[in-house]
Amino acid sequence: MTNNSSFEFFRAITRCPAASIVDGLRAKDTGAPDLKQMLADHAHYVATLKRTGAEVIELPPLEEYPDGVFVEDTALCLPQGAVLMRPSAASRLGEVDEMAPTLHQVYDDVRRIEGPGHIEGGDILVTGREILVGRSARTDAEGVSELDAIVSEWGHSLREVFTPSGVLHFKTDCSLLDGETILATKRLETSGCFEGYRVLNTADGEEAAANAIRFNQLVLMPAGFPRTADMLDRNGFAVVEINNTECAKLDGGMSCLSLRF
Ligand code: CIR
Repeated sequence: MTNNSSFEFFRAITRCPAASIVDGLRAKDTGAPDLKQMLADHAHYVATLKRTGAEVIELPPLEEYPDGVFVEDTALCLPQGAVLMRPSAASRLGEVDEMAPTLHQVYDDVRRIEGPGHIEGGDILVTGREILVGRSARTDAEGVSELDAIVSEWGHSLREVFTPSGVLHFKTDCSLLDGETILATKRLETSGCFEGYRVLNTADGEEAAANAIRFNQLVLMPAGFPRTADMLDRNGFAVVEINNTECAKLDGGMSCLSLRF
């Protein structure tokens, strides 16, 4: 039994990139992101979400939080309520309080991960049947178990899985395409965490295409991965390619840029 609330959405929340984006966190320095290009890419991303008929709540830039554009890490939005996360990255912890008032405006039930554990939204994949949470350098066992207690109360089943080492977040390597179809890198699929799902693999050498989002009738994916884009097209998905060169310098991608509900 699956439901479609994992890819059919009425709303999204985004945040405009700030000039301080040049100081954003990155695993490997490949140069500073170009703000002008990132603003153009972000505008294309927001316009694409809106094209599906959804309302997009666009929040203003936060100069004091260089990674603030990556709103996904601050919360988990479910039909029953929202859960404010507790990022591991010290420079990102304050982003949660910046998101809280907006979530209180749109949800009656807003919970919060109080700690001592940590969990970031990029490690959470909500499918049509369960919530998969990847332990990673950013998400620990305590964080997962605190989230489990909240979502179980709302009737969800949560399964803990593991993000491959060296990969920032679980969803860096996978995305939901429909209630039971997942786009994943081969390295993540071979870990066995998607047993029972239909899995489509990114093309070899195109692993960075794995962070896509299914948003209503569209699949937003980073531009520059033609074999993966063709494969999705052949499988009947309506793909929109969005330039991601600047976010990629900060290990960010399609999912990181919005909260969807
Ligand atoms: C970070 O390291 O936290 C940011 N530079 C990138 C966050 C990407 N977020 C995501 O995958 N959900």
